[in-house]
Parts: sequence; structure tokens; C-alpha cells
Amino acid sequence: MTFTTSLTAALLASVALAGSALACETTLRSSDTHPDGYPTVEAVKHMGKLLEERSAGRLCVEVFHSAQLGEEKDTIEQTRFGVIDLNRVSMGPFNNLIEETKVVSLPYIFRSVDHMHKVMDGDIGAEILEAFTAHDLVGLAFFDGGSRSFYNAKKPIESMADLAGMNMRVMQSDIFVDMMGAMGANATPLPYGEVYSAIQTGVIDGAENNWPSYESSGHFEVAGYYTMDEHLIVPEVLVMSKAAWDKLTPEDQALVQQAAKDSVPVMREMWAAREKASEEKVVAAGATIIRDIDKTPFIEAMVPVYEKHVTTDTLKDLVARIQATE
Ligand code: GTR
Repeated sequence: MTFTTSLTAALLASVALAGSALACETTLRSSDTHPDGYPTVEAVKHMGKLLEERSAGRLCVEVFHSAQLGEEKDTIEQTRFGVIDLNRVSMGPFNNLIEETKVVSLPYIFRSVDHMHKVMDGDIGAEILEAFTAHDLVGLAFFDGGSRSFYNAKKPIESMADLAGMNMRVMQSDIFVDMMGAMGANATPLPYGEVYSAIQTGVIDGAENNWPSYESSGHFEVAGYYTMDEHLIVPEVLVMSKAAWDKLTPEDQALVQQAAKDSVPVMREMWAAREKASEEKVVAAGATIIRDIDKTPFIEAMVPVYEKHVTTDTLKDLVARIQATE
């Protein structure tokens, strides 16, 4: 392409963009803690593209990535109040608010990512999405969050005994605090955006997360020991503010719902690719990966966590049905 043709193409593209932006009657503002290019951010952008096409440019989505609208717990509140329209978050920060979300945040509840997909794509997933409605939110779709493992700045964790007394950051949910305690560590619940400096300054020794978060947050730079104990497979969720939802016609609500659903397979593909790329990046950067550990003691240590948190008939039933899902 010559300079002139590429300039013309660029101009045409910006005119087209401005045209479609002008046509948007409703722009849904969407929050995400992750940086641009991260699979969750790209999935919601993809959803927005589908929505814009299918509504002939009337409905648009603007994604505010990199926690521009705040940390997850705060943005959840703002979404409930209708200040933010859409929010892509982990299920973890919902645990203290929406009982049903607890079951997917239990350590080792899912045997594999495939098992998680089967559960979330079926009736149980639909019931959990439905539970958001009582809390001023509309649950639209589940996204992948891989499996989460421990990492720290101090030493390779080869067994549960190595966790004893360590200060580990967890997401803001009582289940994760109790999980860390049952494994012998001290839990520090912190917003995601504070973890890097907390490790750097020694306030905490480490944290836990999936490959893409460990990599994109730069946590691998300050906590180079990653132990693949895979204690959590917590799905992520795209929710909409009930206030924003109620402003849409039933036809437009259906368009939003369908666009969200259609972004899921695209997200899963992007996720699988990013998991691999992130793992390769941290390994190349010199992180020490502890791969073959015996998970049995970790799993056994979780019995009191289940006993404490799975208390109601609804939760007991959900857990039994998840475990029975082949
Ligand atoms: C990530 C997840 C975020 C956030 C973060 C955390 O894996 O995608 O939504 O929950 O973990 O640990 O706070």
C-alpha cells in the first residue's frame, strides 16, 4: 500500500467509525479490571460489535479496561446502582452478596475446565445467572477464567506445608479467606490493583491467579515461584445493571442477551490462546514453575471450608448436582 492509499484508508476508517458512533442511541459503558487486549476485554468488545451490527448501529458498547472505572468490588456496587451498565467480573467478589455464586468459588469443586463448561452451559449455570436478578443485576453470560494457582516471592511451594504462615492475597470473598486459612496460610483480601505493590513492598508474600492474570499484571516480575496446585476454577461473568436493562425494549434486551451469549465461544478461543502465550512469556522471563505436586492434601484440607459455606438446602443441592455432572 502506498502512503496515499493507506492514508485514504485510514481516513475512511475514521469517518466510518465516527458515523457509527454518531448513530449510537445507547452506548453501554462496560467495566473490566484487565488491560486492553486481555480476552475478557476483547470478548466484550466483540459482543459490542455484534450488538452494533444487529441493531443497525443503535446499540453500542464502550469497554473501560484497566480498572478505569474502579476495582471490582466498587464497580459491582456501581453497576447495581446503574452508574455502570455492563461489568465483566470474577464470580469471587459476588460471593458475599449472592449466595448461589459461592458454589462455583469452592476450591476443587470443578474437576476440570471441561467440567466447569458443562455445568455453566447447562441448567445450573442458568439458575446461577438468574440469581443475579434479585440483586439489581442481570446475568448475561459466563466467561473463562482458567484455573488459579499460588505464586509467591519467597520460595518454591512444593506441598501444603510450604504455605504455612505465608501471607497470601485473596479476592475479597470469605470463602477464599477460609480456604487460605485451611491451607495454613494467612489470607489478605485486597483489590487486584494493589497486589503488585503489596508483593513488592513485602506486605504480602504472594497471591494466586491464572496464567493470563499472573502475566498481564506483571506479578511474575515480583513473585517468581508459581505452583500449579489449581485450587480454583472460578468462572467469570458478564452482568448488566438492571436499571440499564429496564430502559431497553424487550427486542433490544434480546439482542443484548444474544450478543453476550455469542461472545462466549469467541472468548473461549481467545482464552485458550492467551493461557498458552502467558505461560510461555512468564517461563521465558525466568519464573520457576512447580508443576507436579500432589493435590490430594490440598483437596482434603477443604472439607471444613465446604462445611462452613455450604449450609443451605439450595447450596447443598447445587453442590451435589455439580459433583454429579459428568
Ligand atoms: C482475575 C479475574 C479478575 C479478578 C482478578 C483478581 O483472574 O479475571 O476478574 O477477579 O483475577 O484476582 O482479583
